[in-house]
Amino acid sequence: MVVKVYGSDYANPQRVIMCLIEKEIEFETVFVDVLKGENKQPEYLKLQPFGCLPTVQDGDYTLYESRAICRYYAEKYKNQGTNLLGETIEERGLVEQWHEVESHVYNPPIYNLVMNIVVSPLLGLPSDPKVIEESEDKLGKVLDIYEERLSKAKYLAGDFFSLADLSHLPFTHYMSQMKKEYMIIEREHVSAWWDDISNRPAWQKVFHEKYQLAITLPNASTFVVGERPETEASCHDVREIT
Ligand SMILES: N[C@@H](CCC(=O)N[C@@H](CS)C(=O)NCC(=O)O)C(=O)O
Repeated sequence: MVVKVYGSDYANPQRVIMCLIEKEIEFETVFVDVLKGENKQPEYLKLQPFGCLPTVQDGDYTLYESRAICRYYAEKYKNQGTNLLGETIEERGLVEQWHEVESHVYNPPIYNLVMNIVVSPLLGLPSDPKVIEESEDKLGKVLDIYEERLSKAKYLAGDFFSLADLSHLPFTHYMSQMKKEYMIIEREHVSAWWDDISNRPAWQKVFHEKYQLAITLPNASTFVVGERPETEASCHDVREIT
């Protein structure tokens, strides 16, 4: 059964796609146009009542929330593709711990930065300099803790790549576009970790396969043109980023 991923063009769905590639699971993608409000239409709300992306459909099983989906597939296909959960229960505990840290500690400030620096200007909405400043400060403090952790282990949960590392990819990917990559580069161990995980073949695939909508944004160097029909640039931009 081929897994269907709704909303593959956005950051949270990219987390799921990365996971499916690492786990060598066959999937197809369904484009959901947020700008046209397709994610709030009754048809989509039947799958995801909160109107958010991604959702996956696996036969008659439906699941949403990107991290829950990743956990599900990492467990379901434990012995296929990359082991993303560790070998022992202690390793699993650390994977869960850092996966939670990503979701509740790391993601909020980086999400605010992406929204205010990248998304709002594209939508013609005002950015909030105070939120940017506070979020950068918070993220810096979080990264100091990561630096300490990564000076002791190659990856967050230990010396193995896991769901905890994987979950950081979609939003951290925007650091260079936001001109905040110095926050990574100036921390030796965070920098080595980021080079390692962002160069994984699976993450490269996320950005180079046909299902990936990607465009060249102003001042962005890391985007590749995909095969979505050309419409308004601003639509593309938002689909790419949010
Ligand atoms: N915690 C959710 C967040 C989902 C989310 O916010 N998705 C964005 C796309 S990346 C979305 O659906 N935006 C449209 C909206 O909220 O209307 C997850 O990880 O799946």
